[in-house]
Amino acid sequence: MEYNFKDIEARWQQYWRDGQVYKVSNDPSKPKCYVLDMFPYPSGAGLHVGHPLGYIATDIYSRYKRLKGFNVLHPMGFDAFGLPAEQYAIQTGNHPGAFTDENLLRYRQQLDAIGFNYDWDRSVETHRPDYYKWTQWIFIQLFHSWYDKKAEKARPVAELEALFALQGNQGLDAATDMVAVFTAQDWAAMDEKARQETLMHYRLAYQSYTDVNWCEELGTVLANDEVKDGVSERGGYPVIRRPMRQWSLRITAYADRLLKGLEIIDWPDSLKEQQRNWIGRSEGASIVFQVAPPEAGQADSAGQIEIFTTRPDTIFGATFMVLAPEHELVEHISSQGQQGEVAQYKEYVQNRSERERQAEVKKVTGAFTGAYAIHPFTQERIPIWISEYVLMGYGTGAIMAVPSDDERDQTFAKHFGLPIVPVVDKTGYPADAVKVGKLINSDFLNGLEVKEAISLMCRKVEEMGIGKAKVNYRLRDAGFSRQRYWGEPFPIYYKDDMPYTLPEDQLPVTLPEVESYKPTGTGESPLATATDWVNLSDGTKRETDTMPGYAGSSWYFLRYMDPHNNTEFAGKAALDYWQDVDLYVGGSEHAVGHLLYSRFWHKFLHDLGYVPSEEPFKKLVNQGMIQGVSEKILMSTGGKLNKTFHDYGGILIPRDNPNNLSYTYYYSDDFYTEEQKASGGLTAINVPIQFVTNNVLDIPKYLISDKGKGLKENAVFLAQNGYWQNGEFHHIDVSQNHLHHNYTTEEIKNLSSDFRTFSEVEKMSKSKDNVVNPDDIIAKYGADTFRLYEMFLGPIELSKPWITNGLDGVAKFMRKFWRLFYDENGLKVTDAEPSKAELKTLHKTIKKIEEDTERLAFNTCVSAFMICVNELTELGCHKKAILKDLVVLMAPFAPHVAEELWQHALGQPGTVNDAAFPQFKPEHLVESSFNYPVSINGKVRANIELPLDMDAATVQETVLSLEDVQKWTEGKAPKRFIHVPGRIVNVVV
Ligand code: ANZ
Repeated sequence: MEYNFKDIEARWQQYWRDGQVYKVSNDPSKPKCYVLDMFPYPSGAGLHVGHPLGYIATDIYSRYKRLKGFNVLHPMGFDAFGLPAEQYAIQTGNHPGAFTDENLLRYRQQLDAIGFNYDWDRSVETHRPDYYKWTQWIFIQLFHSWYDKKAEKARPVAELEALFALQGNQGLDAATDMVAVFTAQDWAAMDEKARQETLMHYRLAYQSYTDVNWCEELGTVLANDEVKDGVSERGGYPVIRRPMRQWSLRITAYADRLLKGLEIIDWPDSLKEQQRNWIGRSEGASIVFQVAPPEAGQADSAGQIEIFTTRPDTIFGATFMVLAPEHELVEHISSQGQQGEVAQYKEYVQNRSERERQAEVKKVTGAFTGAYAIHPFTQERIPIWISEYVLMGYGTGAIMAVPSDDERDQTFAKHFGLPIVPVVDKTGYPADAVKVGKLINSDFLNGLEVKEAISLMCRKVEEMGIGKAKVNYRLRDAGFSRQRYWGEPFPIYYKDDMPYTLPEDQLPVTLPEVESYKPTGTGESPLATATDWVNLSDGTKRETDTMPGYAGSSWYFLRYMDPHNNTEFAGKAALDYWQDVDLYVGGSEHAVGHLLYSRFWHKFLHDLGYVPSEEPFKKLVNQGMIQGVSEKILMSTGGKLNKTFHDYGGILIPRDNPNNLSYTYYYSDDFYTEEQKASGGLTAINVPIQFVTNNVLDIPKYLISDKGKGLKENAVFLAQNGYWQNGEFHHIDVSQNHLHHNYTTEEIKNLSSDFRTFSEVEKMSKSKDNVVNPDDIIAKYGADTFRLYEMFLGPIELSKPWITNGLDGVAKFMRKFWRLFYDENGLKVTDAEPSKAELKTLHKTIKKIEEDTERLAFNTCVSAFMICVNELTELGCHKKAILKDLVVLMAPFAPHVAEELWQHALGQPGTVNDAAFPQFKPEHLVESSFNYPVSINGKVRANIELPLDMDAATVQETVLSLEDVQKWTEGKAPKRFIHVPGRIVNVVV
């Protein structure tokens, strides 16, 4: 009987579905294990072979844990709101929901074909009202919460109002952007609107004016990744930064806890480091500088500038100040003579993104305001400049510039001819060490070490009342508004232009139907056009923005615990049982987005007493990427690109449509499949060529898709001006017209000229036309082989190229495994007692699979299976006692074939999923006896198998009593008897 994966896989998938084999209940009698994948966005392109890498890994792990007696939650769902569906809706006018649902279904079919153990009954789909109802509910809780820094937790805004009534905001240690201080009397005197405005500075979900990327031509706000070099990615229209009233989440309140939490979780160090850098905790000081009066000698100061510095010790080297161009003081302090220049400079900066402003290394830009500040220690007047390298959103948006010790300040000073005074002597210290050296030119700090000087200066400015030690974070509050259609509506209405939350019994606020999904042109979202929906009966108006992509994904892992609950986002019993995710696997691209937001939401819900754990994801693993192999051609067109396209040597390049090229290439003999060989002759195959770039006019790059066939090694490429064969390039003479000519191998060899092809390993993506579809692989090899092969490619953390040819080896292994059970005459399994050697092979494998699965080293598991099957084949083992355990070991990896063999070949009752993981017994690995060669006077004369733990005297007695030995000793005691346990026995007579 042959291994027929098609039949086997279809049959058992049906069996699992029918029997609800993967149904998970919250069963407190068993220990829990929660294994999670980052849920996919169901794009129109479907899955490629790169996507399931992590899913297969978690599937194996979760199946293994089930065999080990855990109650395992391994759910799957869809992150279904987002831009691509919205773009599709804009382009076609169709509802993004229907499109999303279609894609979702396709994903589900693709996932099911791989044989995952998901309980689809627990699926979470973020665009469904019964899910986003709770996303809205969490938003409402954020709106009604503030962060008490002293208690280090979120508290209800109602309590804050009580505090305000009692003491104003004095002495309050809250996360806030409010600087003004008010008293209880002030609070009492405020009207409703003023109070609401005040509270807004404390809420964890708040509104403020923040800069957005505004594109006038497109009439819409763009996300950061839709903007490149100051223009829109689509259309290339100018984009400016424009303040807009927007929702934000006060994630900065949690900065410290987000940092501390990293210490208790098992995540890759590199990922933790990224989060630490993103949070960017800096210790330093804030110091106030007075602005000098416009005319020297005039008494009044013209305001003050608060700066943040990590190096207060260097203050004597501060020879000028720099404000962010947007700093509110700039207007007030700029001198008449400089106002024009300042305005011009501000305009230049306005359409530069923060990233560009920081990245700029070569170009130094700035403008002098004409104003001066008074140095608080030397009383000297130092000039105040503005420059893009100082960012408004960091620290206080103002710096004291110390060109001797800060690189950017130094570049700036040199460019504009500003003075540089050295204040730290680093002689004798390593050149790359930071915060070291001895202070010079610094009055009372002279001679101190940098670290001492920093703390002395912090105390000094505090004494003087001009500053204090301060911790600053790079982390920013997270923008939470999008002016788009396909997202969660806010549960908010406006009264008197102030936002209020809708009562919870009005949730979910569902998306209204609209005429068009296009941007309105005013900056408002398409929801604003649904006037019946927007205007409420009492004259108030709804919020028309929608939530961003990360809203739904910030808490979905909690919903899986109790997905059908319609009175709570998840019930207490379920939350208490499942606690947190034991293993989370996903791509590293979410390092500081999703993984930071969800930690924040989780901590917030923990503060409110809903979730028991402080951190959501105990252990996290980033899977590497499976890359595609793209074949590319570089060719010279003699500067004629976009003017004339010719067809040389097999490339068809239409004159009018360079984006739709087609290319004919030829396989060499050794690349033929058996069928092709049987049909004979050369086969020409058309594959699409994609126009990649024409940045350099003369060298366009064309992409040839080879669908992972490993073309380069075996194929003959024929393209403009040359061809590539077996790794070598051959030129083609293009002086003749080769239009539409199919070459023979002989002809190809006689051609020559100057183009190059190369292959590149890069991200697998539809746009690169190097995508391999798992459906095709499964149709040809089966899901079990596909699963094993993906794991066999290498450690899951590593990126590696996909090579379809490699599947053959795994397919061969599967057939060999099958033949332990069946041959052409049918079942071969026997009830015979296993031999020592067979037990040794089995237990070696149990040990290896258990250890390697625990550390997620699935590639070495696959090779262990290969070794095991080879050894059992050599031993001719078909014994049930061995094979039964082997099938259970294989079940997480190749669940279909394991189920088939478990139930049919081995006749076990019920699913293999309910089996117990085999118990490793170390005694089977210990050799208990040894077959000694017995030498007499240096020559081997006999052999004897003896227990390894036999004592020396008995060994001697037994050996000497051997007939073969007696012959030589003639019954006399030997001269010498040498016994090396486990090695040799030597008798000298
Ligand atoms: C004087 C000084 C001397 C500084 C020196 C550094 C070195 P981190 O570590 O990233 O927190 N800075 C402060 N606010 C800024 C802003 N809004 N935009 C750009 N730069 C800003 O860096 C803090 C340092 O970055 C601060 O310390 C300040 O320069 C600068 F030898 O002050 B320093």
